[in-house]
Amino acid sequence: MAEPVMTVQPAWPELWSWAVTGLQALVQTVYTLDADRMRQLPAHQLALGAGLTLCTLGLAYVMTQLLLGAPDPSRGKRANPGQLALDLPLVSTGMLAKAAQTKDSELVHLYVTAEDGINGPSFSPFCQKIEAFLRFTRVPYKKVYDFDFDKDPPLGKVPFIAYKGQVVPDSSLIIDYLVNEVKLATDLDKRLMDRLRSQSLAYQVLLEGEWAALLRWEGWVTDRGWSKTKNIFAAVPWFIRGYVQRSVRKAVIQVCNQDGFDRLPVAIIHQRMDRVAKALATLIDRNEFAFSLDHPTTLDATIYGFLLRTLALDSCPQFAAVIRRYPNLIDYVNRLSQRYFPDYPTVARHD
Ligand SMILES: N[C@@H](CCC(=O)N[C@@H](CS)C(=O)NCC(=O)O)C(=O)O
Repeated sequence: MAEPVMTVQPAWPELWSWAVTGLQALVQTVYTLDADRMRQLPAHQLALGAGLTLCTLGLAYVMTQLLLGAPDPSRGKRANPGQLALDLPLVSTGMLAKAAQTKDSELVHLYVTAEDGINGPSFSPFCQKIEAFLRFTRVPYKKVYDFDFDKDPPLGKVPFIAYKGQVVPDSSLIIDYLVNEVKLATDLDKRLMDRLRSQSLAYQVLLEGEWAALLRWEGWVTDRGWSKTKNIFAAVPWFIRGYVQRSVRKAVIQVCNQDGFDRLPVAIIHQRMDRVAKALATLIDRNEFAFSLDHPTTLDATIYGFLLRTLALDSCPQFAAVIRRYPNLIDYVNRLSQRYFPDYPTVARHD
């Protein structure tokens, strides 16, 4: 009579211990580049170890994607900004879905980054600029903070807007779109002669180039600035927050270095702060707005956005102290805040 075949059913703890032993052998082989330990193990233990390794790697990958968001290969390459509003397929799918939700809404949805909470000034002077423009022109809008920074901004930056299913990035393009394309906002600059238009452009470039670079340097490179700036990552889960903070800071410092800040004496950088603040103070003088009109212009939206960002948030204390040497700039911000942003706390004070 044939012997009954004995089948051994391994218990779960045993399977688990084989898998762990196999995984250890694989790790050891990779680490020491010596396959001795691997050769000593039976094939089934190695197979289980390989399976466990794959599962672990797969799980780590899924977790990373969930926590950090999948990298978007088209980021920054979606461009031809002039067509974005008309050519929606250029915009990412996630954004399309959100824009579609706003299709029937008369409200401009303004996508911005927040500092602390919904009603405070934005961490981004460009976001603050566009919000000021919307208030100056009394265009109804709704701020949106809940979006995926890695996927949704068509040009990888804030601000951007969605209006009736169309998505438009870049503060200046947004203004152009609202004034000339959909004619939702009045043209604040229509009474400006050519000479003043050129001046307006020159000051905007000064703010969006030089001023923005100085803010970036103080907020991200200096230790004092960074001790405050890093708080913008408060919503990132704690176990990866340190990593995200370090890698974003490193990338921003690289941008500053490309601008040559790492080779400049700090005293010269502070002088540059004074130089731009003085140029603005000279322009504003004792006027209510940048130009002698009875209403603000686009340049006022930019000046207000940058001044408020610098003064109201505490990540650039040196730059804020420099501005406070010019009381007319402080009066200007307070005046515009009282008139257009009564819901903001009074932020600007004289020394
Ligand atoms: N030219 C753009 C500039 C916007 C911009 O630089 N936004 C910054 C925030 S202040 C940003 O989103 N940076 C993120 C990045 O560059 O990855 C505009 O006027 O809107």
